[in-house]
Amino acid sequence: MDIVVFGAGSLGSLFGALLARTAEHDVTLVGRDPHVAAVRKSGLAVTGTDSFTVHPKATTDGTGLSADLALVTVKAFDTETAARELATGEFRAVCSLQNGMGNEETLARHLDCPVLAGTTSYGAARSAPGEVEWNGRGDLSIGPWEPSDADAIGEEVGAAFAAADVPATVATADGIRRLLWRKLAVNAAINPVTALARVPNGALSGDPGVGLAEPVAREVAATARAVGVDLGDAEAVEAVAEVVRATAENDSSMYRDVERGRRTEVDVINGYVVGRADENGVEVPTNRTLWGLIRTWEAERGLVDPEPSTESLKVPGGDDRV
Ligand code: KPL
Repeated sequence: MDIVVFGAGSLGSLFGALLARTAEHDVTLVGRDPHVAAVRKSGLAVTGTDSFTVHPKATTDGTGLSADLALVTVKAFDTETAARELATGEFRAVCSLQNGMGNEETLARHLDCPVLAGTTSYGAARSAPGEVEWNGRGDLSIGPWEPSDADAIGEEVGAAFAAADVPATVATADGIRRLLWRKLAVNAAINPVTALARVPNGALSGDPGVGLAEPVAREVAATARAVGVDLGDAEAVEAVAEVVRATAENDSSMYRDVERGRRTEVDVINGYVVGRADENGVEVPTNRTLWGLIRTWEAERGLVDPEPSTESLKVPGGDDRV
């Protein structure tokens, strides 16, 4: 399969490398220099869970590309730009493999092809240009964003991952919606707590970290139920514990963002939970506090507008699918 991986950060580089490992796929990474230049020169080296080097194509220009699949792995606040660039090319399907909520709506607004949603708990970190650390095998699920996006390409994409030794569950539109909320619970609980405490994910396996992460997950589950998604408290808490175990050595993406002084995805994770909870009369004090803490840091650094309204966190177009 011809695959464009749009966003050669940690996760995009890892999935690009895993997919490029099989001769069945022709992979092009879209990213920034100096990473892209290093991949073009010496290949992409993976270390950690497994060690290998692959030689995918790599470019800094995301316009005018064509492929069977565009796998979108940019930060959520870059999805709009990515969607506009992808719209200048041609794809049979686009699949978001991103943190947070709202990415699929943005892709669907700009692109004519079926939109797939994906969730994964694979752990990865970019160590140096041309390198990525693989910090734990997780799981991967994909599914059509809207029932109207259901298409044979969904099964083909699942098979393409499987051919690269990355087993993927292909879910229905309702199934993937549930899994996105489950993943939201994982990110809402792990990312801001590890970023604020400056600890790897594994620190949340015992007290006092677990006592901070669990209420976050329960609040996300309550909000999910309020919008019609059947996610139990126990399942959300267990999902967090599972990912903490599987990625114990990993520094979360939000922790890495804070370390590097970069904007985080807190608005589309805890901020999104707060927005939906407020609309539905659900109390989410822990998510609100974590969102406020990370946002205060972002605003102080001039990375975001200090006073977002939760209005801005609603799904564009009033779509209530998530
Ligand atoms: O998605 C992640 C992230 O860091 O953003 C997890 C699964 C928590 C792995 O660190």
